Amino acid sequence: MQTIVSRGNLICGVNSVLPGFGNVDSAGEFSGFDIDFCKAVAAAIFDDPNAVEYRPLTAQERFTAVQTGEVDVLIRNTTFTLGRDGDVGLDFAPVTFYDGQGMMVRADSGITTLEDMDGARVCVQTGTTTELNLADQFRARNLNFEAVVFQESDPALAAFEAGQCDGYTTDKSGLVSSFTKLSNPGDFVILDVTLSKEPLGPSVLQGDAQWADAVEWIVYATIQAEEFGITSENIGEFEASDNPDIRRFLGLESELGAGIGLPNDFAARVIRAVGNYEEIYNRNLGPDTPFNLPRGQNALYTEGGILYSPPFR
Ligand SMILES: N[C@@H](CCC(=O)N[C@@H](CS)C(=O)NCC(=O)O)C(=O)O
Repeated sequence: MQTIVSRGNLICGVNSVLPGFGNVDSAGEFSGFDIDFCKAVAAAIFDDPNAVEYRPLTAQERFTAVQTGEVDVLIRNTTFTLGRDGDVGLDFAPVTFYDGQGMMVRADSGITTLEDMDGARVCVQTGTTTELNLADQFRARNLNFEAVVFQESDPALAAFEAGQCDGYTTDKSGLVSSFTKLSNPGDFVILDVTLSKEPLGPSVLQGDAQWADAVEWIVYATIQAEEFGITSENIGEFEASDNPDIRRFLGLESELGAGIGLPNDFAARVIRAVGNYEEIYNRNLGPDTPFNLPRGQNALYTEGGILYSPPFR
């Protein structure tokens, strides 16, 4: 935290080729669901969502960048797994997006299940959880396949589009995002099958518990704000509230922030800058975007999903 504060900005490891999650446009502007969580962290620390330096990282580069301290936090559609928590040496903040691996095929291929893919060629990106899940799922079903492996996802998708593979597999969020890159998206479908659990969330280098706590509670602040119904638009009304839970959450009483090295009003800063979880979700993935992704598991626990914040007290 001291390093970040004295540097004057947050270095956030991100994706730059995944529209909806982490993307950079021709003007160099970064946007997406993950990018908004980088902004949330910067807002909590600096009260400025733009105090971020984005470091685009491929799937392969991302963990080294955390291990060497090149980035302060990695927010790049990264799955929380035991191996990454353990061997790789990361600490994960709460899941921001519950996902699962999917499979895209040509609409006219006649493939509707994985069983229809015996002997198929599948385009897949290396350095991801995707490769192992593909092998596990085909092995469990006694199916043969040939993995056609790529270092980056755009070439994998392009090879699939060009007919070099029968299927393209990655996180379903990644598949949905890749529809924006296909010349004829209508020619392709995502199978109604989920190959794995892919809980995606921010991570930091293991060994700095307070920094990990800070990132963790910044994510929870977005979820808790949605639970309270506090948005970037109505936060002013809540600041006049007598409700002690709300007053603590917004840092109007008690000293909760200090315990995790953050300003006491960090949650209020986050909400003013990027909004609550629902606002972040809808801005990047909701009905007014090309993705129109239903909330599904990413709804609050009170609305049929599994998002839940521990109490701010
Ligand atoms: N969630 C998986 C997959 C993450 C991943 O890197 N996905 C690909 C496809 S959606 C990606 O972002 N590729 C972008 C690139 O080429 O760097 C993981 O953590 O391993």
